[in-house]
Amino acid sequence: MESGSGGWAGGEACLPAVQMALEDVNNRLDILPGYVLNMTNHNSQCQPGLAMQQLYDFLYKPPTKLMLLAGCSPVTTVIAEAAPVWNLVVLSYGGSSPALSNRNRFPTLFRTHPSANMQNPTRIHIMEKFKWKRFTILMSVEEVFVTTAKDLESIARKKGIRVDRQSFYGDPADAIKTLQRQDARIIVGLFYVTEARKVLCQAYHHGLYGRRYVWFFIGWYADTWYIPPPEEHLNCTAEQMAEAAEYHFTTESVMLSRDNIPAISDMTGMQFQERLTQHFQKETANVGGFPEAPLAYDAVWALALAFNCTRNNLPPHLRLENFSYDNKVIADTLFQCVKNTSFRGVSGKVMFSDSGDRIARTQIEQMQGGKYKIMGYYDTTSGDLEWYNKEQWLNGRGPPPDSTVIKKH
Ligand code: ABU
Repeated sequence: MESGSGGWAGGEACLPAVQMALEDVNNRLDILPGYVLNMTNHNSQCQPGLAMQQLYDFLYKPPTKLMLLAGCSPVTTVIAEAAPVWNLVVLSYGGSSPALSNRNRFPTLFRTHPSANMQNPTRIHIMEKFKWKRFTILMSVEEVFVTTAKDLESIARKKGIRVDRQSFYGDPADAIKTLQRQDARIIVGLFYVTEARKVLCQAYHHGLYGRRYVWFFIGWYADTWYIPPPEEHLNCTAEQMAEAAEYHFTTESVMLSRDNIPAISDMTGMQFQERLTQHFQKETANVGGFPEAPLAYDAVWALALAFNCTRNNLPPHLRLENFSYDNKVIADTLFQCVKNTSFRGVSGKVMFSDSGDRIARTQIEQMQGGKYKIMGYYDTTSGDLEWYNKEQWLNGRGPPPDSTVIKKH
């Protein structure tokens, strides 16, 4: 298992969620009777190189591992590319990269985390709602963001919306200057949170915020992400960052079930969240991976149910404990069992598409007075937008134009 503290510090909440799920599954007499599920975990800090080293180390240390859980996209990518060599199935609770939906490249990967592409129809719907015919994507050159940008661009083109693209690696200063030169007004940002703070600080210094600009950021950052941590040595104060962050929009998949019917674990999504909250001394809005924790909890249930199914479907001479890294029969049975997963989880209905993906609704928020307010929800499958008309604009009138308006005299 990977618990990141780098690009995406999701392990902070996802690790206790996984441990909670293991405890709950092990207490169930009807799931895997006679077995106790154990987990070895490593913090790969969302660094693919480190994750690979940890993978080799623990694969060759007894006992033989039966399945791999992975977090952020860069780590899920390398783990899921390597896993078939050992006949291992991978379940990712934190990988949002659209590139992960490629069955040829990742033959044994499933994920409880929805693909980042799920946000794109929502973004386009909002562009159309506010009559913006032009926007710019600013992204960091990680595969997760590059592939999301490609999909966003292709949907926008089909709708006759012009898209410009600027990318950066590490330092966004030059890219921000280019946005300024290009007169970008509506900007979709695709990057991890540390880069998001650098972008916001640069946007502040170059005046790319305020009444003429609208920023879209990723919605799974912590609520107070824009406050600069001293160790990052940003050239912006908390007040300047808060000023630049005002009125930006975010989009993110809904990851917690709002259903009142209890999930397979006998908890509703809300009850799960209340239980998980007790693990932390601080405000959960600032705990890394708190929004994704239901996905991590459900990933463990998915794997437990798949082991249970495998155990019931193996030929009589084979048992789960006979698994070795060259055992195709057990590996194939396990793969089929994960593929047929279907249960009510704390994150919603857990099922995987042929490419191993999850389908989810999108939530749209806006920062108003330093706090996120829910603007509405978008259902990609039906194309329905539920909008509460709560958006605010700095000019007090309405959405700013997507480019300079030339006044005719
Ligand atoms: N919601 C967290 C996604 C992180 C990643 O895809 O790397």
